[in-house]
Amino acid sequence: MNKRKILIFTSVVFGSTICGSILFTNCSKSSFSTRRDDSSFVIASTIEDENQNSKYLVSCLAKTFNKTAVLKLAEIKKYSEDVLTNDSVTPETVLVVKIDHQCLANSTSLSPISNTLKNRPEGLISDLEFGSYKYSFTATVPRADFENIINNDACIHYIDKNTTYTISSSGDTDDQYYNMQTHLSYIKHPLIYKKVFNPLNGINKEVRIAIIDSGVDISNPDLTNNILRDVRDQVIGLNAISNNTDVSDSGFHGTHVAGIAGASSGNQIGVSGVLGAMVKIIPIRVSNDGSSVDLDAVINGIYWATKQKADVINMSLSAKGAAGNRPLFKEAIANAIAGGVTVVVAAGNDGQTITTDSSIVTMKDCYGNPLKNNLGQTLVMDTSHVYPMKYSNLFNGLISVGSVDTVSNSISCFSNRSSTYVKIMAPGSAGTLGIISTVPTRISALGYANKVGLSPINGTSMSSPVVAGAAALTISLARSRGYNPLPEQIEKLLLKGSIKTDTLKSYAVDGNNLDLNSLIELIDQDTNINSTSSTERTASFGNIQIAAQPANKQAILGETVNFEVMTTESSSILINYQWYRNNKILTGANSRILTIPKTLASHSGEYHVVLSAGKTTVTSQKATLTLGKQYCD
Ligand SMILES: [Ca+2]
Repeated sequence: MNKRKILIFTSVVFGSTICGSILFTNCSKSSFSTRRDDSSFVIASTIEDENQNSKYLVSCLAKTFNKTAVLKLAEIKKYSEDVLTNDSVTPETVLVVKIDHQCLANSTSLSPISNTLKNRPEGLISDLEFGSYKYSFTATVPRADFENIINNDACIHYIDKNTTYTISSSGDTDDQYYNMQTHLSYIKHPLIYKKVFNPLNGINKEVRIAIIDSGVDISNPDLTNNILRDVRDQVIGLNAISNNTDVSDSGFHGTHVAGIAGASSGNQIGVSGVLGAMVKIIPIRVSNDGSSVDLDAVINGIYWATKQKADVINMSLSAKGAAGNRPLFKEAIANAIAGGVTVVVAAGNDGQTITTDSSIVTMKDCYGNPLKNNLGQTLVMDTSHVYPMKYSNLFNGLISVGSVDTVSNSISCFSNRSSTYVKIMAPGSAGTLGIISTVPTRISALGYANKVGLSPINGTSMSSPVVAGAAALTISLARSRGYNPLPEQIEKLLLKGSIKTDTLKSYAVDGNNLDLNSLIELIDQDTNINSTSSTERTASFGNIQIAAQPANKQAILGETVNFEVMTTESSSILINYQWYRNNKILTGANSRILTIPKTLASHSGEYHVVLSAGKTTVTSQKATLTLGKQYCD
């Protein structure tokens, strides 16, 4: 059913240039391509995997913001090479099979894999177009037989290898413990609280944060009102392991993370989340032991969060080693971002500098002592492999977060670091105190804790939801002012709006250190608001004017052509662009500059762009593309 599309995509991915394809190179970090389908344009990007011989198609910009996951993994093979051991798949290998639910339901003659999965228990995950499920063969299957099975089974979309990720962590509100929340004072939460929650130009749009974690105690008094529920007051959440709605916390981690991002503000009890009002938490449980997470659960969790229209996904989890780099993980993230979801992930707690090239180092604790396993062997790791944090350079809209200590004002000793892969720092430790947040009442009777036993609750797991909360706040504020921000715009605002801390420059890109006051100032500036005074505001949010119209172009067929528009506010992050040709929308052509690298006769015509910012929409003049002699070979 999807075969034709996949084949077309594959030809793009592997570079057999076909007359008819256009490249928009200005779209993002990687090269993006559009391709003319029978009726519409589909935009995609190729993302090369540095470790495996595979490439991925990832949506560039789901500008329509309709939350539809649009693209599929475009692999020449339907499986990841490392599922094989000595050219066979052994019974010991736990596979993760991504399968088309409808195909499975409608087919009768299926492979042993699909036949087994057809008898799986039904549940919430069955509502997704694709589900990912664990499967192991009962006997060793040679590669040729394995390929034969999956190539003749149209319901199998892809077979990956299971991997286990780890989630364990090392003001103005009247919330009872607000003054103990040093992570909030560090990011200047008390300073912005009234600015953000004022009726004139503050927040009035609700946003959703999915917490993919060990579960969430939805009865915690400081969380219960901020949990997403349906009209019958049933919690909208997923247990991705049991495939049901039991989202209860298998440890304490997920409840703690949820509270940091979105515990109720100003309700006189407990703590405040970074965004404690106008926020709904979608609890997604992916662990049964409070610590380890299998690939199938996290993938289904990401798709499910996307389907529930999450605005932000927080994943305070990571895995070390090349095996943590999974095609299906990347595909799920790509679809989430394409569906308008900003993804925030922890940098990991290995205390290492994350490298581009392979580097094997001895693991050490915060005191510099080598770490050993229970056999007394010294532990080592390859610092070039920590996931999903390292995907921060694959995707605009995925933000990896390192930990800064609120007491020392420098990097937390346990935090992974990198001036390339860590995009921003946020508090994840507070000296010896630990970060206080919500926990299940079986951990602490009141439902709050900064320690478990004598161990402070610290970690990049805590830093990540600080940024997830800030991302949600940014989305809410922008939407309240009439904007419709994309994940890559949210990432840009968070990074540009952070303080550049010199002592963090070797640990995170530009020394980016989350600061809500600086962030809100940037959002105010970008949306033409002066929020220092609660009475002052512009007549209409957004105030764009075109300073330079797109110019007519003449070119020879096959040449590259750029159309460009300039505004008086061209540095503004929140301006949205939509290009048209002959009044037909060019889906995915959403940058200030439209690039057509290989012009075809069909590309001639009139181009214009519609710019929108807040409640202002401006249409450019039309520019004509005239094309000369064709030399297409
Ligand atoms: Ca509270």
